[in-house]
Amino acid sequence: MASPDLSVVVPVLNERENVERLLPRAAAAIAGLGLSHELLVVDGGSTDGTAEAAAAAGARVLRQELPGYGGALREGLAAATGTYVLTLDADLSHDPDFITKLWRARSSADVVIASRYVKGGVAYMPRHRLVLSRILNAFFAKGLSLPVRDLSSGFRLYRAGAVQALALEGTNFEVLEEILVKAHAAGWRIAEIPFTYYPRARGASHARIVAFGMALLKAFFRLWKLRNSIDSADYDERAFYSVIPLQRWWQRRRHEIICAWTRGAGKTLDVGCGSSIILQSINDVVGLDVQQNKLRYMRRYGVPLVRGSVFALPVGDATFDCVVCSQVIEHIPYDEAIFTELRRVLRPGGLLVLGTPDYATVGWRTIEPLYGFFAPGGYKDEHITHYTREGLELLCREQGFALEDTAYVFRSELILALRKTAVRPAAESPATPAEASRAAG
Ligand SMILES: Nc1nc2c(ncn2[C@@H]2O[C@H](COP(=O)(O)OP(=O)(O)OP(=O)(O)O)[C@@H](O)[C@H]2O)c(=O)[nH]1
Ligand SMILES: [Mg+2]
Repeated sequence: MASPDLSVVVPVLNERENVERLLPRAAAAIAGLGLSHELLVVDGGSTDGTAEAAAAAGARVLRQELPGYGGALREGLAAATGTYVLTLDADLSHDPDFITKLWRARSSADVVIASRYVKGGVAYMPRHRLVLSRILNAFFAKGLSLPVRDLSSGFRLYRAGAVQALALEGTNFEVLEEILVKAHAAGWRIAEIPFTYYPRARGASHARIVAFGMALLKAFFRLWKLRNSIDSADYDERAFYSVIPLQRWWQRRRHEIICAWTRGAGKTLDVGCGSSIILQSINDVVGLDVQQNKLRYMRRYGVPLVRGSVFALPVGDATFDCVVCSQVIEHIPYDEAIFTELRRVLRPGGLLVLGTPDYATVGWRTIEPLYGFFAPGGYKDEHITHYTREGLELLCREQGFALEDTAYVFRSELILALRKTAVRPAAESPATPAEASRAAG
């Protein structure tokens, strides 16, 4: 059977009356959009006939095995077979007619949130609940640097492939925040559209403020770690705006040098672009990286992107006037192929901008241990090949590049401007493995 356009996932616990009203209205709204759909109701062991009512309304009913709202939501998401997955509460706080608006917004992002807190959104809730919700949302958004206002809205439309690939753990309502942090870390786009929320009409609430607060706090620390680790797709971009002055200056100084050198250099390939602002600042550029989440994240800048490895660039010979390779070679084992590949894709006379820490400098040897200490999730442990200026310059000459300019970021990170010479110096190439590893330090 072909997969439906839309799967609707509804976690329920003793919501019989609500389910009887909700499901037909949801089905009608979706039919109005001309979509094929499935209704998935995840029941937490209701004792009021909710499951029977849901089945009678045409839903597939799953009996949840994992605990709590989080468990129910995760099981529902996993069981969904649609191209898109929509989640909503059963208690009619989430008006099913709004599905139309979420669906219309589907191409704006990979996760679309029905948001109470963006401009135009409204929340009719008891005052104490509203205050608490706003505080928690502001705290999470700020503390986890997520550009989202309503992180706790359970009314969302997901691209199925985006949400189903996330490894989720939350069992309470904190799973909602967890999904957003992990989706953002994986580079998926999140958008909010204004929505008007009403309190539940019937039935009893399942929100247990204290238990929920505790779960949320624990989740915050877990997610904070992920958010600040290099596994987050926007790590490099955030570093450019870091509140830590040294980190911010460092990023900006590197950016300034590389962008000045590449200005007007022609068609450029940024090898290992990551989520660095450098990619967005170069005007005629193609970004290349091995990490899918970083490329996904960078889609927002409208730059052509390609996934690939520097060991075998998926690019024709002599295709680019300029190649940037910054913060890459220290992360990978030394291999002559790196340099032959960078040279191959450059036209004769083309410019290579190559940046890496200089391990012979006092600056870097002091800063790296400090960086490792203050940023335990950062890049320190990933620096596996240690170059020095002398070694790298020799290596580049051997590989057929002529040195044109040298710059340092804080006297520690070396950036070289190199020209591809017409012929590789035959006598010295290829470098023997022993010479190469000596040069690579
Ligand atoms: N399967 C399952 N569903 C749950 C569980 N807890 C809550 N739900 C459902 O999840 C949705 C949201 O729960 P609500 O009780 O409305 O939570 P809330 O919106 O924060 O609070 P109120 O609207 O004030 O009750 C509803 O459809 C509930 O029936 C659970 O443990 N298992
Ligand atoms: Mg509710």
